[in-house]
Amino acid sequence: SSQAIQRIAGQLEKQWLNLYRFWQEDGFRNVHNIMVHRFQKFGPIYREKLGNYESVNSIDPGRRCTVFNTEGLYPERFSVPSWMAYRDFRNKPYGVLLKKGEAWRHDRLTLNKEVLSPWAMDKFVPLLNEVGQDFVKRVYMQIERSQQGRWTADLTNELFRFALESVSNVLYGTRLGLLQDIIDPDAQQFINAITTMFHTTTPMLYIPPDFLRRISSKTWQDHITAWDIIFMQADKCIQKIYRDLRQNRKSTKEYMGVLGSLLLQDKLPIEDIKANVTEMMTGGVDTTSITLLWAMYELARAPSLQEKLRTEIVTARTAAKGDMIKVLKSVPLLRATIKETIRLHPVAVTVQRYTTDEIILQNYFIPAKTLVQVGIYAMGRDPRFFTKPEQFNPERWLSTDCKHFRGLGFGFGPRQCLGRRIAEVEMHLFLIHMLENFKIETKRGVDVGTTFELILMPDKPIYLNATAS
Ligand code: HEM
Ligand code: 2DC
Repeated sequence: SSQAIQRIAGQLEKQWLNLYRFWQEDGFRNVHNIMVHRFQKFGPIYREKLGNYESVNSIDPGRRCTVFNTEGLYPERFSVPSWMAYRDFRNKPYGVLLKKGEAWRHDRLTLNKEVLSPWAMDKFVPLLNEVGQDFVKRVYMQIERSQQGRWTADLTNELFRFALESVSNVLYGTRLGLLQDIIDPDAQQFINAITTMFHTTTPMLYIPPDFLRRISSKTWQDHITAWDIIFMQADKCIQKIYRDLRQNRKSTKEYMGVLGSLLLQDKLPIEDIKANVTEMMTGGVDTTSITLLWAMYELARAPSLQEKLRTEIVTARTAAKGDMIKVLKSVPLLRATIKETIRLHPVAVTVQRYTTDEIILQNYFIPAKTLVQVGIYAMGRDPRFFTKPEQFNPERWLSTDCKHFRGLGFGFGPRQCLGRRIAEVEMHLFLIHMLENFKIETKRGVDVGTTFELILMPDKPIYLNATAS
């Protein structure tokens, strides 16, 4: 047994030494590139233990032998430890993001009808369309103010505001007014809290949050404060709708947004509705905004593609006589542009699942209950899967060599992104309005890299230029 002790001590030493080396190579903010290197060095599958984080990593686009094909009724992904720790610490209920088993499935099926079904999509097209139009108005105003016929800016915070305005309009059926010059300071505080929450999550992927809490580390404290702000602001929005509904201040005939609809149906307890609406409001800010920022960055470097898209949009709009639901169905190149953006710039560095049974992956035996991560960032940049992966070429998604390939940017199957349809409609409408009105340019020769802030982000500010087209 002294041998056994030695072996365990050896393993422990290795997992923490690994973490130390990782930290030295600035790994915390570079997870995506380190993964690319590991796949180059070890091939398409390797095992790793970093601090408390143990996983099998693979690039695995095949349709047959994937970790996803053995998904049961309750697929489970890696549960971000600090997100669970916060809720346990403050005694708050989980939403679908962190629930498991039947509890997850029950919430998820109810929510799917409200946010993922075709019925729901038709409901929120007009809500997202008006926010897109208002963003265009804001850009025109900024151009006018500049007195140079163009607006040059880092649009990050503008897009955060746009995204929060969009998701709030879908959830609450009311506008927060974030596309005006002066905005509610609480809303800006909410936006900043999400950034802090993501930033402080990263180290706690590897180091147990409970340990950081006991040593009162700043990371833990900033994390708690950030979530407190997030929950408080979301609660304010939810309470307002709840009160309006109870006092019958709104006619229950018209569509009132996701929250109103959930409250009226009475299928989920109020506490679960709150948990889920808070998750959606939080999940709907940095994801779509950063993706749109990347999309405009790529489009700025591809003027002829912009021209093509403009033609596609104008043709679609004329044929649909302005019916936006129809327009969205007839802009394949625009949809491919978002797919291509997410290939090169995914929000999630991996999509993960716990195996339920033992499986064989790329000739390796994987036991049950193993965390398997599919490296979607690495896959998107691998020439074995995409010809000339460094080229931004949306047309690849319309040609036959991509037809067999599925995009994994929103995850997979019944546990995929709950906000996928909201995100897609929001981003498609945004680009339709922007491209119809403006030419987007950027300084030539500025290459922007990627940094890991739990979600992947640009590693430097991106300055874009908008002029009336
Ligand atoms: C889950 C990506 C926008 C809310 C996920 C997952 C990914 C993802 C990869 C994990 C899926 C899986 O494990 O298979 C994205 C991307 C977005 C986006 C790329 C936009 C570009 C949104 C928005 C919302 C949202 C707008 C809120 C309305 C959620 C929630 C989950 C989730 C609640 C957990 C679902 C569950 O576990 O059942 N997202 N997301 N996301 N996302 Fe998104
Ligand atoms: C981060 O190693 C890296 O959509 C980890 O809207 C594995 C991992 C697990 C879950 C992923 C996370 C990564 C990135 C951010 C994701 C999250 C699932 C949902 C979340 C992809 C890849 C996100 C951004 C949600 C967040 C909603 C929440 C904050 C209320």
